[in-house]
Amino acid sequence: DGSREDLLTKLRQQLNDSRFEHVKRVEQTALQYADRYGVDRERASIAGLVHDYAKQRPDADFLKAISDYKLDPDLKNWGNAIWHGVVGAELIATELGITDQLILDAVRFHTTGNRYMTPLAQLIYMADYIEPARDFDGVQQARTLMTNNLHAAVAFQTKHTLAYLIADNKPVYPKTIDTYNAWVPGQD
Ligand code: DGI
Ligand code: FE
Ligand code: FE
Ligand code: FE
Repeated sequence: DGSREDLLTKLRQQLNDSRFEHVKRVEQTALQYADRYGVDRERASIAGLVHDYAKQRPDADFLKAISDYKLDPDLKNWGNAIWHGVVGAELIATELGITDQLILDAVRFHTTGNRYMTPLAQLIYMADYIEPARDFDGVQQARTLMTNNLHAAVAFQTKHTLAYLIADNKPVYPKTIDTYNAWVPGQD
């Protein structure tokens, strides 16, 4: 409809071709599973489209936003991988006029996950991971889990992303570890 077309126009101005195609695939993947997990289709569409809205912004924009929106100053020690979701949500609210906190939280948590994620946030976290162009060891297993167990799929991504970061000597954002502790270990 008209609002989706307006959003696509704004996204096209912010994103290169391959990322613009990626966000449309994330939207379609989210819609594919929305009914299965009781997620509102309109929210799934919007959140899928905007989740990487800020990914191509210069570092200076994020550093300014961390100050302007009084976000945790420790964020300044991180980089685009963390900022485009956590800080990007603030830019989306201001620049796209999106006020729905469910959508903004889904964007906020799409990279690191979070201890508390709504079904919408879980869906976007997973759709970004398994969209059809993703090709990595384990993606097929993640897609299979996604057909009938959203919690298991979130746990799978969380575990594998943390393992990948550690194997590559990458810094782990504390929220990523908190997500792991909330979603992965068993009860015993
Ligand atoms: O923006 P996309 O590429 O579509 O996907 P994304 O926002 O899920 O970003 C994925 C990247 O973010 C992936 O390369 C792993 C990285 N990442 C996730 N958690 C952390 C992280 N990078 C660091 N350094 N620390 C984290 O805790
Ligand atoms: Fe992203
Ligand atoms: Fe992701
Ligand atoms: Fe993405």
